Amino acid sequence: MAGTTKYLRYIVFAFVCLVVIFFISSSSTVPRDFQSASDLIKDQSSKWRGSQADDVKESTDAAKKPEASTSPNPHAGKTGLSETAPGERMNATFVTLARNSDVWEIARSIRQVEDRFNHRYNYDWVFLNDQPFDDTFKKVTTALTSGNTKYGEIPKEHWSFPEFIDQEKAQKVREDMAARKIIYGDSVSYRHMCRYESGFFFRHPLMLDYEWYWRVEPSIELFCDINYDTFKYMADNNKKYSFVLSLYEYVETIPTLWDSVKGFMSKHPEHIAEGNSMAFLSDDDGNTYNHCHFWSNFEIGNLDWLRSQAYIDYFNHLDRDGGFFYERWGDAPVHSIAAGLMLPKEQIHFFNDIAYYHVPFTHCPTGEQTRLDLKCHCNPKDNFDWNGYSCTARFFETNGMQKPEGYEQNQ
Ligand SMILES: Nc1nc2c(ncn2[C@@H]2O[C@H](COP(=O)(O)OP(=O)(O)OP(=O)(O)O)[C@@H](O)[C@H]2O)c(=O)[nH]1
Ligand SMILES: *[C@@H]1O[C@H](CO)[C@@H](O)[C@H](O)[C@H]1NC(C)=O
Ligand SMILES: [Mg+2]
Repeated sequence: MAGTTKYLRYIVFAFVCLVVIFFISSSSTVPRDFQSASDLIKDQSSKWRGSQADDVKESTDAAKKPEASTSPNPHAGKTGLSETAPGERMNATFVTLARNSDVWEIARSIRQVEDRFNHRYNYDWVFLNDQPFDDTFKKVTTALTSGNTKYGEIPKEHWSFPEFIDQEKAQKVREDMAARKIIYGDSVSYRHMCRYESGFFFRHPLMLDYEWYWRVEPSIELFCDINYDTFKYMADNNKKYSFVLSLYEYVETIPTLWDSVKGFMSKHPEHIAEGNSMAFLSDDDGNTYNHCHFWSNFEIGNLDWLRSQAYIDYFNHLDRDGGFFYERWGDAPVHSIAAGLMLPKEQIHFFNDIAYYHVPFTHCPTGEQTRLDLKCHCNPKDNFDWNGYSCTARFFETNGMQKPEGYEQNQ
C-alpha cells in the first residue's frame, strides 16, 4: 500500500514538472501575441511561399523583432498573374461534360483552372449534358468562370444505342463484366459517355464555333501556374493533340479494339500519317496493341482535326464494330490511337509544365527550378511519369526526346 502511494507521488511530481516545462517553453513564444495581425499573416504567407525553414524559425524567436520574420521573396511579382494577359485570343474554349450532380466537383476544377491560368485569358467554357442543366449548376459555374459560359444539351441520337447494336448481347456483356468486377463494366451511361467523348462532343453545335478545346473533368487539380497561352502554343508549334499523363489501358475493356483499328487501317490507308506514333502504340509494328494511351480526362486539342474526314471515318468504323457497347471501349484509347496513327508524331505534345491530378494519378514536373518558377504545390514524389505503369518514357523514346531534369530520382 505504502509503495503505491509513493509511486502515485512520483507520478504527480512528474506531471507537475511537465506542466512547468510546457509553460516555460510556450511562454517563449508569448511575444508573438504582441505582433500585429498583419505581421502574423505575413509570417504565415512567407511560410506558404516557401521561404527557407530558417526564416520560419526566426519568426518564432522571442528575441527577434517582428520585422525580422518577413524576408523578401525572390519570386514575388514575377508572374504578373493579377493582370489580364496582353495580346490576341485564340479561337478556343474549355469544354466539360457533366451531370447536374457533378456541380461541386466541377466547381473545384474550374476554380483551379481559373486561378492557375484562365483569369488572365478569359476563355469561354462550354458545358455539355445529356439532361438539361439546372439553375444551380449554371449559377455556380458562371460565377466561377472569367469567360462566357454556354450550356448545351446533347441530342438524343448522340447519347443512345445505335440501331445496329444488339441490345440483348450488350446486356449480357454488362452482366458478365459486373460479375468480373470490371470498373464501370455494368454501366450503360458510362458507355454512352465514352462513345460521346470519342465521336460527338466536337460536333455539338456549341463546339462548332471553336477551333481549339481544353477538356476539364470534375475534381481535377492544377498544381502550377500556367503563364502562357497553351492554345497559342499548340497553334504556333503545329500541335494537334496533347497530354499530361499516359498509362496502360485495362485490357478487359478493349479486347477487340485493335482488331477494329486494323480493319480501319486496311480500309483507309490514306488516313494513316507518315511518321506517325505507331511505335508508341505497338511493340511489333502494328500487329498487336501494347495498351499505351494518353489519359483523356485532360486534353488540349484541335477540333478541326477531330471533325476531319479522317477522324470521322475512324470513329464510324469503330462504332460499327460495336465495342463501345459489346466491350467497354474508353475514349482515351480511342483518341490516343487516332492521334498516334493519323497525326505525324511531332503533332502530339506532352505538357510537362502543366501539373495535374485526376484520381488516382499525378503529373508533377520533376525539375525543381520549374516547380519554383511556376509556384507549384505538388510533391514531385507523387509524379507518375517515370513509374513502370506510365507510357510517358516510351513517348519520349519514340520521339527521340530528352527526358526532363530530375526524372531519374523519380523512377
Ligand atoms: N452528362 C453526363 N456526364 C457524365 C455522365 N457520366 C460521366 N459524365 C462526365 O463524363 C466525364 C467522365 O466521367 P467520370 O465519371 O469522371 O469518368 P472517369 O474519369 O473514367 O472516372 P472517375 O475516376 O470516376 O473520374 C466527367 O466529366 C463526368 O462528369 C453522364 O451520365 N451524364
Ligand atoms: C473559329 O473556328 C471555327 C471552327 O474552325 C470557325 O468556324 C469560326 O469561324 C472561327 N471563328 C473565328 C472568329 O475565327
Ligand atoms: Mg473523371
